[in-house]
Amino acid sequence: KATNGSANAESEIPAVAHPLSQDPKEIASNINYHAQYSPHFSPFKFEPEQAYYATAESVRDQLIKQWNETYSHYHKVNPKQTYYLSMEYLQGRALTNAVGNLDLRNAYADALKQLGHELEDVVEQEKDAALGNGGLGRLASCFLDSMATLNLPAWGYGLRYRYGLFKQRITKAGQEETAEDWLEKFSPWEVVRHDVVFPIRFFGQVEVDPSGSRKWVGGEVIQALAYDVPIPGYKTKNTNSLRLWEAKASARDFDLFQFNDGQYESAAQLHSSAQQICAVLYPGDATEGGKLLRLKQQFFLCSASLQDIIARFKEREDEIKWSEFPSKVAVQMNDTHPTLAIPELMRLLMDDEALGWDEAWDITTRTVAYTNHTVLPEALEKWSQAVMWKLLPRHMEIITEIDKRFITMIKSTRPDLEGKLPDLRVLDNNPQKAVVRMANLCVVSSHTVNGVAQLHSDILKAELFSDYVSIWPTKFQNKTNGITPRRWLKFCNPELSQIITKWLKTDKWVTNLDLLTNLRQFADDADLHAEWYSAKLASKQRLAHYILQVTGVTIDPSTLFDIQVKRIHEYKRQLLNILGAVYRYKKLKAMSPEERKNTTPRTIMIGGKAFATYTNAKRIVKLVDDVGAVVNSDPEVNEFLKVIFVPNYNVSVAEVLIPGSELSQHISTAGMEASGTSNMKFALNGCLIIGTLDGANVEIREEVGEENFFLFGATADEVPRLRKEREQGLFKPDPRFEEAKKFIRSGAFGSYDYNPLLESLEGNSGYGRADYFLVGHDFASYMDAQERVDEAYKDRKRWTKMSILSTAGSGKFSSDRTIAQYASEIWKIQECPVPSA
Ligand code: NBG
Repeated sequence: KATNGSANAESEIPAVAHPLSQDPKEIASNINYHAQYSPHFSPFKFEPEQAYYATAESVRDQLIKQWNETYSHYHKVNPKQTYYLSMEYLQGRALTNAVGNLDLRNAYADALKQLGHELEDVVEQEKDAALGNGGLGRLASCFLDSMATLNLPAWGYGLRYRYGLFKQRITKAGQEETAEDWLEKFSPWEVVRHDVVFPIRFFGQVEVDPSGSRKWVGGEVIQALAYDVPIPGYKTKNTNSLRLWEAKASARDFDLFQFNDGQYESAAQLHSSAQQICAVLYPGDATEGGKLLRLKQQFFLCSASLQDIIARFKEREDEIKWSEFPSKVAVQMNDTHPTLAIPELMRLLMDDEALGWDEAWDITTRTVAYTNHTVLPEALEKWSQAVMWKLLPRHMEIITEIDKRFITMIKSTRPDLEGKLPDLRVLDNNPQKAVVRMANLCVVSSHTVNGVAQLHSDILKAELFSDYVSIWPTKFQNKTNGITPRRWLKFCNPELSQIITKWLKTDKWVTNLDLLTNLRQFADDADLHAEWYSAKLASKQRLAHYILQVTGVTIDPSTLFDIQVKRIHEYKRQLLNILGAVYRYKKLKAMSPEERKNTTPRTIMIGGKAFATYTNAKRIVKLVDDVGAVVNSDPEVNEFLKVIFVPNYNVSVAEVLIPGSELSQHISTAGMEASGTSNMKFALNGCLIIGTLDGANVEIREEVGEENFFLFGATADEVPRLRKEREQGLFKPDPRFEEAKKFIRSGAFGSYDYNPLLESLEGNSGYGRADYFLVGHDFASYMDAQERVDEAYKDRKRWTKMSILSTAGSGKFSSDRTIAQYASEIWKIQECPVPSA
C-alpha cells in the first residue's frame, strides 16, 4: 500500500550528527567530500562543472536537515495546509537562491575560493529548471518562495518533465527549437521518494456492483513516483517541498516473453506510454494524439496529488472524520489545467471512501479554489467529451452529474437565468463538437475564484463570469500578482540591494517590501543619485557583456537600455515595438549628423519564445532579428540605435537583463494581459515602464506615481468600440504607422515575406477581424510616449529620480503580500514556523 513518505515512530532513523556548519573551512571540506565521495565524474577533475555539482550537494546537505524538521513539525502540529497544483513551475537556477535564503552566500563564496573557484562561475554551470512557459509558471515559483518565507504549511505539486520548455536558437530562418535537456546529467536538487508511489488509471470502464456502487476498472495503470525539490524560505528554518511526479511502468508491465520473441516495442508498450506522459511540457495539441496526451498529463498530476493529499490526511488523523477534510486541506488550481482535481476528488471520496454524493460534493467544494489567468478565448480550455469518455469514463459520469445538478439548481432558484444555461453549463452539448468547459467546471465547483490583477478581476466579474457573480456574489476575489524580492532584487541585483539597505539603514525590506517607500524622502539626494546611477551602470555593463557573448553585437552602456522580454504573442504587441524601432531608424537615416547628435541613443532589446506552431509569432521574431541585422551594421546610425533579439529568454537571462534595464515595454492591448509580472520586476529594479492601462500596469502606475510612468494607448473599455470602428473602415492611420510598414515592404530588411504579418494589421488578422490587437490605433500615442521617454532621458537628474521612485513604489508587488492575502482570504491557513532547536 502506498504511503506518502512520512515517518512513523517505530521506524524512525536514529539521529546522526549533521556534518555542516557555517564556517567556510568546514564548508570547503564538505564540498571536497562530495567531489570525492559522491562522484559523478572521473576522479581528480575539479573544474567549475564538478565544483557546481559538489557545491550543490553540500548545500543540499544543509537543506535536508531543516527540510526534514519542517516535515516532522507540520506532521506533529497537523495544521491546515495548502496544496498548489500547477502544470508549470519556472524555478530557474537553485544554487544562488538556496545559499541566499540560507544566508550562507559569503560562506560558500569563501569556501569555493579556498578550493580555487569563484561562486559566480560555479553558479553559471547550473541549467535552468524551465518546467513552465511564461508568467504563470514563474508566478507559481515566486509563490513557493513566499510560502516558505512566510512559514506557511504548503506544498507545490507539478510534473517532472524530462525536457523543459524548448531551447531557442536564432538562425537565418528565424526561431529554431531544440529540446532543453535540464536532466542531461542530473539535478542535485531533487530527491526521489521511492516509497511514494501511486497508481494512475487511464481508459477502462465503470463497473457497478450489486449494491449499486460504481468503480472504475481496467484500462492502463501507470505509476506516479514522487521527486521532491526543497523550497527554502528566506532566513527561516521552514523548507517546503515542490513534489514533482514522474510516470513509470513497473517490471510487471514488461513482457519478457514478448521481448524474447523479438517483439521489442509491444513488450515495453506501457513503459513507452509512461515515458510520453512526462516527456515534455505542452506537447503539440494539433493532433488527436497530442490532445489526448495533454489530458493524460493533467489527470496524472491531479490524481497523484490528490491520492497523496488524502494519504497524508489519513495519516495525520487518529480517527478519520471526512467533514474535517476542508479544515486540513486547501487545494489551489493554477488556471484550468488542474481542473480534473474536482472530479478526481469526488471519485476518490465516493468510490474509494464510500461517501455519498452530497457529502463528497460539500467536501470538494469547500476544498478547491481556482485562479483564472486569462480572458483570451483560445486559452480557456475545452476538452472533447468523446475523448474524455474514453480516457476518464468515471470522471465524465461525475462531470455530467455536476452539470445536471447545476441545471436543476438554476431552474429552481434562478429561473431568470434559464435562457443563459447553454453558456453557463459545464457541458457544451453542441453535436458538432461536444466539449467540457473547464473554466465553467472550476467556477461551479470552487469556493473561491480569483483574478490576478484588479483590472483583470473586474473584467472577470463584469464580463466572462458576470452571470455566475449574480448567482454567487461572494465567490469572486482579486489577488494582484507579486514577485519574490529575494530572487528579483536581492540576489539578481546585489549592487542596488546594498544601496537600498544602506539608505534605509536596514535590510528588513527583503521580507517587508513596503519599507521601500522610505526611499522617497531621498529621491532628490545627490549622493543617492550618484550611487544609484553607478549601480545601474554596473548592471548595464554586465548586460552589455552578456549580449556580446550571446549575439556577438557590441552595445554601448551609455545608451538608453530599452527592453521587452516575454512570450511572443500578438496581444503583447512586440510588433508595435519593432514598428516603432523601424520608424526611429528611418527618421535617423533622414537626419543630418548634427541632428542625430541631439537624439537620445537607444539600445532596443526584445526577447522571448514563440510557441513552435504559432506562425505569426515566429514571423515577429524573424522581423526583429532582421531589423537588428540591418540597423546594427549601418555605420551611419548604429551609434544612435541598436536592435537586438536576445536569444533563449529564460529565468537566468532575466536575472541579467532586468537589473540592467532603464525602460521596459508592457504594451499589450488593454484588457488582454491579465496581470504581467515582469513589469513588477522591472519597476522594482528602478526601470521605468512604457505601457498601456492593462493588467497590473494600472496598479504599478498608481503606486509609482503617474509622472513616473509613460502611458499611452486605448483603455480596456474603449477597445470594443475601436474594433468596431476599425471593421467599419472608420480608422484613419497615423502617417508614421504607414511609413513604418511601407519601409518594411520596401525590402529594407531583406526579402523574407513579411506580408502576412503586415496584412494582419490591415486585412484579416486571423481572429476574423482586421488589426484585432489595435496596433494601428495605438501607434500614434505610442510614438508620442516614446518622444517623452527620449526627452526625459536627456535629463539625468530627472531620470534617476524617476528610477528611485519606481523602486520606492514597488513594495505592493512582493509575492509575500500576495501570498499573505491568499492565505488569509482564500486558504484560511496560518503560519507554522519550525522552532529553532
Ligand atoms: C498569464 C497571463 C499573465 C499573468 C500570468 C500570471 C497564462 C494563461 N496567463 O498576464 O497572461 O501575469 O498568467 O498570472 O499564462
